[in-house]
Amino acid sequence: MHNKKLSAALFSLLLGATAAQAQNPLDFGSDIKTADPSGHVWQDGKMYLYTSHDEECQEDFWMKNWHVFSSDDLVNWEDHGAVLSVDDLSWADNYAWAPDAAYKNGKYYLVFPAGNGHKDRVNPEKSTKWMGIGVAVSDSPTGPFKDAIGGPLWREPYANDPALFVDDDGKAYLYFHGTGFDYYVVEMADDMRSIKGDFQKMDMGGYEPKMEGPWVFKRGDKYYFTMPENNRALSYYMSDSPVGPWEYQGVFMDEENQSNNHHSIVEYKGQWILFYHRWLKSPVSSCEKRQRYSTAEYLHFNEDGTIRKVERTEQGVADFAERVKSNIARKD
Ligand code: FUB
Repeated sequence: MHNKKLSAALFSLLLGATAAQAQNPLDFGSDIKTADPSGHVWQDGKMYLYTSHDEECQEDFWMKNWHVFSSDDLVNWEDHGAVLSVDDLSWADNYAWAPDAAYKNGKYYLVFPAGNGHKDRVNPEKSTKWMGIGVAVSDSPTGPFKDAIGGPLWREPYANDPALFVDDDGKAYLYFHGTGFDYYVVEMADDMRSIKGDFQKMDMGGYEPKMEGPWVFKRGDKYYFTMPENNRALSYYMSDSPVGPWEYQGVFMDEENQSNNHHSIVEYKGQWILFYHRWLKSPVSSCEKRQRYSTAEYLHFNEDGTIRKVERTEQGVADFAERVKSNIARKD
């Protein structure tokens, strides 16, 4: 524990900041490269962050495992390690991309994209890359997770970036990015091991840009469908139902450096938090290029429920504990 804390402190110093000054990227106690952070608060009152994991200086999103981190103040994080790897799957050997998680029926579920083959960027017709969505289950939020099906939920359409939303009535909905199937939703069966019924195309009010990484949450009686529009800027829709019809509301975080973004939004101890990733230069890496790190900001709402524009900051949620303690009135 002492060593872990020491390495976290050293890493903060290398980043040129103390926890009091800056909390972005999130301090996981090492220079681990994480992306696609999916935040959830479970029964024990802690925040859990399920992430994908970039290999050092990765080139083409060949990714092998998923990590879980937990915290109760969003500043001090515990890395629970790789909770599932493509080595544990019989049906995929690569592309451990953006995961999500849910709690239902007393179990924790990790939904994850994985696949095989190669993408040929020069001769796309020679590409063999395929991706599908799997489900893994555990008795603990920190795993280890076990493949619950032994295969993907479906093979066609090609799909990745799953997001699970469990509504107040216990129904679980799966949103995803799928070739020819963006803006579709499907209900999960009660045992969370298969889908129930057909994919349903949602009414997005006529605006359907290219997207990946959808996220759905509920605030009051409004549902929010958020996503990286064109894989870059975070934008959102609102609805009275988890399956639409949706009304487009605009961008709440601009794109940065023409790079992909992927996010989640969750309320914790009275504050709304946006987790996302940034492409930053590592102070200790062997390569010069930007790599992905998980980051966080506060998210604020207007009176009418619309989301205020969010800027990327170095401070992030460094003052989270003080905010909660002094019960700073939210501006939403
Ligand atoms: O991390 C791999 C892929 O990059 C994710 O699945 C996408 O959303 C993008 O973040």
